[in-house]
Amino acid sequence: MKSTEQVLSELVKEGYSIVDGLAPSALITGIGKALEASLSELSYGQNSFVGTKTKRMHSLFGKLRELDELAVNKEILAIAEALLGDVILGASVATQIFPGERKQSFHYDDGIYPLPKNYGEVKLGVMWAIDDFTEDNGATIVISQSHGKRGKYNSLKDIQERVIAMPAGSALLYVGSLWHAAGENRTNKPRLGVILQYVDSWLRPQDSHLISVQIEEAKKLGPKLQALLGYSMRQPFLGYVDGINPINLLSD
Ligand SMILES: O=C(O)CCC(=O)C(=O)O
Repeated sequence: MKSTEQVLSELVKEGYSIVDGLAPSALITGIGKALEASLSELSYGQNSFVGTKTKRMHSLFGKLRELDELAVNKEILAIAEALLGDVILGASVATQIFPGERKQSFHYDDGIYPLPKNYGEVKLGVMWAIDDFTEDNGATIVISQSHGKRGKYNSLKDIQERVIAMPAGSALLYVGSLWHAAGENRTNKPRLGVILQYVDSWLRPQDSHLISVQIEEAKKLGPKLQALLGYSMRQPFLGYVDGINPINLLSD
């Protein structure tokens, strides 16, 4: 397994890093079964960006408990905190790409924030492979060294696309300004992945977790996940409720 230092140095240099075999296969199998059952109730997306042959499920921590262990994975959190400092969860999305789906357009995830173009990194994306990701089944594609180049795709130079083939249970880590896209699925089976994004804890998270995981449900979770969902404060004053840390609302 790569060390935290090695992953960090790849994130800084390339904008991404792959960590193979990070989650046990029994955990990934359980997640796959739970997600597939829920995704089977959903329809494909309505436009080419989200994918007209792709199913997406958001707000995962309000719907399933199987992913909790991934969110608090110690190696990932150590990397996220070393890169960004104090973090909370930005978003959680399952993407299931079906046969015939075309490649998504390249984008970077921190484009949702009005950051100056050359601002530092504020987000770490983690794409967990729930199925094996292959050259042909829609594996995520990254553009190496395209981080820190926010703006228009046409202004990128020396584009080096890399298809992230990796076995189930592995994770692709990528910084928020890295250009990337979901790949085309040329096989006859769907490809399932889960994106967990961690953001600097002073930013508004993409998912309103305090609504998607309300107090009674949050009380059942471990303290680290509670904090990552926003039942926490960034010192000295960010995120309080009536002047106190919201974690206090979760103990009886
Ligand atoms: O599913 C993937 O491989 C990546 C999807 C993605 O980057 C997105 O929808 O923002």
